[in-house]
Amino acid sequence: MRNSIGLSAAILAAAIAPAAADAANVIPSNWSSITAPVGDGVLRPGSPWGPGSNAPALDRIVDGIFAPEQHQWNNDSFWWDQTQTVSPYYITIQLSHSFSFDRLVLQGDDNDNYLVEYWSGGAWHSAFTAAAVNSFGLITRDSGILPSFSTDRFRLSAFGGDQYYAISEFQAFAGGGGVPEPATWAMMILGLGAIGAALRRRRPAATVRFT
Ligand SMILES: [Ca+2]
Ligand SMILES: [Ca+2]
Repeated sequence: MRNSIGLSAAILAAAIAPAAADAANVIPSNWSSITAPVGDGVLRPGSPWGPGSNAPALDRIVDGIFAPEQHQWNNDSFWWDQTQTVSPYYITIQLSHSFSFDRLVLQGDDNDNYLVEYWSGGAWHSAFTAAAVNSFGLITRDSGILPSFSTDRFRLSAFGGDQYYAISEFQAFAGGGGVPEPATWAMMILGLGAIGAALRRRRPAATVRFT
């Protein structure tokens, strides 16, 4: 039975592998919710940033589309004035399931720092800081290849800069192109083993005997 379980897993892996050749941004097709506190889109009294702005929209962060580089920070982004909102101001992105990630990309306002954290083991962990750059408007920052980590939840926040904050795109790349993480494989193989064991015993797997 062990040989046939191993063969089944190998066949399954071979069937999935060809589609997983390249790393992919998994966010657009796998986010299930994105949330942020109230207060976005409100400018401090006397701010010069009203002209050229449009209303913030959370789904712009997860739609897989970059704004033009150096686009005005509060146009076609999700934006908030930190002086007009709660602090810290967290944007949380929930995914449908866990992936193993090794690269993050964030497009946000140039002169602020953006922190990307992931949820694992009952705590938030820092994954990447998109540091301030000396430019204008929305600028893309790429983490490059990171030590891989698994999660089904990200949290974005901003610090420093001028407290006019904006994010227009967040991308997270699964190193294997979005294949199930090892824990998922282990569960699948255990499941096959359980089926095999049940067949071998020729009795219901869920039987519990009290003595
Ligand atoms: Ca976008
Ligand atoms: Ca700013």
